[in-house]
Amino acid sequence: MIKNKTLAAWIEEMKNLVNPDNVVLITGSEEQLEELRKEAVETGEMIKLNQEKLPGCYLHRTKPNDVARVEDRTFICTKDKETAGPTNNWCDPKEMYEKLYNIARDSYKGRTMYIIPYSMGPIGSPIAKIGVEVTDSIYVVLNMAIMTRIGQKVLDTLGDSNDWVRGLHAKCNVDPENRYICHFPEDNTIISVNSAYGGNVLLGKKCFALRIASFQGWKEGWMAEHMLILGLENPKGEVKYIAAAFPSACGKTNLAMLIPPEYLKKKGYKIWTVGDDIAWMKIGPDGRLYAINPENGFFGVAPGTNAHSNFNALESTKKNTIFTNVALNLDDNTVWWEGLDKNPPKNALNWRGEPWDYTKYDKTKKVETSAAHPNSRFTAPAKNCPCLSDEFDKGAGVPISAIIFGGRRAKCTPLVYQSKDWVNGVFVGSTMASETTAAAAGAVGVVRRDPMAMLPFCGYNMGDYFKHWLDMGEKLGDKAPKIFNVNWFRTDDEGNFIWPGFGDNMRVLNWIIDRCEGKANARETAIGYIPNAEDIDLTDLDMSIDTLKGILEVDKDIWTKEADEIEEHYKKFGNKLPEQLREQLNNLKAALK
Ligand code: GTP
Ligand code: SPV
Ligand code: MN
Repeated sequence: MIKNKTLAAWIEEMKNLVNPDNVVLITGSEEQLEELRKEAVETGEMIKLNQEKLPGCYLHRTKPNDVARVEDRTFICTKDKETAGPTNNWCDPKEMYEKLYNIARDSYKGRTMYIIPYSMGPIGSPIAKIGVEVTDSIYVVLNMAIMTRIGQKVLDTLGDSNDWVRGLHAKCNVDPENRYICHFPEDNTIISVNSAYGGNVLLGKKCFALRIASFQGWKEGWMAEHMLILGLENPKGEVKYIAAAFPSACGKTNLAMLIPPEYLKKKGYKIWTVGDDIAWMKIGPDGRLYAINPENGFFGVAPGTNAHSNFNALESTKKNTIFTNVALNLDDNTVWWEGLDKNPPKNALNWRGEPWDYTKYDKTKKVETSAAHPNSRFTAPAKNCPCLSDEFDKGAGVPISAIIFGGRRAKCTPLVYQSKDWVNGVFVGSTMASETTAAAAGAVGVVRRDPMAMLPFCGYNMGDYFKHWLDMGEKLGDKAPKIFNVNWFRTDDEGNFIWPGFGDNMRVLNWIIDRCEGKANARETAIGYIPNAEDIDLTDLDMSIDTLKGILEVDKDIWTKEADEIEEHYKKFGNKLPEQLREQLNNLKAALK
């Protein structure tokens, strides 16, 4: 029952617009969800997998034209264009509402409207917020039931408050020409039409928890970031928390769940996962920065996930998981993706549902010849994760000691460095760049500036966003987390990754935590503090100290070019670029001379 007046009125308005045959309120009960799974299996929307090997697991295939976020069709609709800023597509709200209403009008005819009340963050947490998504897709309902906290208890918590985010999703004909993912941050509203893929339609995720929430955080004095959150436990049992922002498909899920190398495990080091994609952070009563993970599950990249690279993620997918666009192994009705193991199934359907011939796999034509789509995903409940932090469900959040930025840079950026202070750290984040991946439609492997990994997700003017970061630093003062930058992706002349990555990234995390506690050495360079090769522990690792030195180097010529590119990048922001960041760039240039 919907008693909330603003919600009841909006539902009426949406019903009149999309004209559904039926309306179903999602209560969150297991019986209701099970009915929906059955229905989705009957219509072919989902395939029930081998229930002995993968209990509660299903496979779903999206249309081949609908496999990733579409940044060129994603809009921030604010009254003034300047509020959206130079990095977002903008449209006048009135015009966009009209366009979207025309697309969505009557599009639920013959379909059911599902109303999903959901909470981003543990229900009732002072950092959590509520949203309501209406959708005509069972797949969306079942994914939201994993990714967020849903149902009647959310409505009970909302009471008669008007502080909730409206979300309309209409699949329509999944027509890419009429696909729009639109945000109206001034009205707390999201409308998504003509898509049925993850980040475009699970409106609690990127649309609310980043684009709308970043705007709310700007207005209300907190932060919504594209960051994992992990706890690093040392042998004394002390846990320090780290938040890290990497662009899509650059290793957040992997880092959040990493398993330390054997020698560190033996000493008693552990990693606890709080979140793998999004962090909401507020200043706590003691003046430190506290983070919660607003999500309740992992929407992770499947390819490359295996028992060695990410054991905990793989474990998380063994029950009650929805797989999207992976391959179906017909021999035992299980799933497969590139990098799961070295035995590609002989009798399988690829992500399009066509017979797949593993002998024809061509690394240069991944989308065409691979079994699983490069951006295929698993939607797994967080509580499946063997290393889930005890703090995960606690609303107060965890105090953050270090913030890490990072991305894919084949050359240029060293394995790790520490910024000189908060302002310099904001400079590092604001100038971050990474080679593009399959997580968004478009060319793969092109270097692009992606400030704080938020380029596709910042719901307002990025110049104001940088200013907000600087303001937060001022409020935090000496309680501010230390800011670092990492790059796991330096390559040699043959294009092979030099750093082993994955679990071995723990060696870098240890240096980072030691720096926060004033226990580790570093040398000052033009870009910040870099560890001496001896400061990174290489125990049991087949890597020479010279190789490590190579990826810790700051090449003056490359960085001089980088500084020029940063200057170009900064021009976009015009007079919205905070003066302090311009000074930072001048300092860098002077230091490189
Ligand atoms: P989104 O869910 O899109 O935000 O991605 P993410 O940042 O969580 O990335 P994820 O952890 O899923 O990793 C993406 C890809 O990067 C996978 O193919 C991983 O195998 C690979 N990867 C992750 N960590 C490392 C690493 O330390 N080194 C190398 N070489 N590859 C890595
Ligand atoms: C990302 O692309 O950063 C993701 C996947 O986490 S999506 O939900 O599609 O945005
Ligand atoms: Mn992400």
